This record gives sequence, structure tokens and C-alpha cells, in this order.
Amino acid sequence: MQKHILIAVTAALLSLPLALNAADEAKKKGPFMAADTNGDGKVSQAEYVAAVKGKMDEKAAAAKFAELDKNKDGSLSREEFAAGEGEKKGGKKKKEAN
Ligand SMILES: [Ca+2]
Ligand SMILES: [Ca+2]
Repeated sequence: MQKHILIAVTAALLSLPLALNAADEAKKKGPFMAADTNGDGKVSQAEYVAAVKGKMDEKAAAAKFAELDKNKDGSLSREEFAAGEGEKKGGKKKKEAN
């Protein structure tokens, strides 16, 4: 019986580094590449919504997408996407200072 448990644990341990590697890969490429799931160099609204799924609901994501899509071509360029990313990290201070 214990063999089965051992196999299950081994399988879990083996799949763990794979999951970590995937996360590392996303970090290396950056959030833009991670969000651009079909790799066409642009982040569509669907891709953006999927990318921020854990952070905001679909409605908020769609609104944020519209805000970031400065040239209104229906997709985010790397620059447009980066503007949204920067806002979260560095841009806040100036706005809050009033
Ligand atoms: Ca894309
Ligand atoms: Ca755009």
C-alpha cells in the first residue's frame, strides 16, 4: 500500500520544478510576454483579461484595458502595457502627493 503513496509523492515532487520553471520563464520574458499568450506581439483584450484575472474581475480588466489602449486599436502594444505595469509599482507616489 505504501508504494502507491510513494509513487504519488514522487510524481508530485517531479511536477513541482516544472511549475516553478514555468513561473521563472514568465518572469524572464516579463509580464508583457506572459500576457501575450498567442505571441503576436500585442496583448488583446481577451489576453489582458486573462492575464489580470487574479487581480481584478473581467469588468474592471476591460475598463483598465480601454484606459491603457491609448491609440484605441483594440490591443496593447508593449509600451501601452508597460504604462499599466509602471502605474502599479512606481507611478503611485506622485498622484498621492497632491
Ligand atoms: Ca497576443
Ligand atoms: Ca493600442
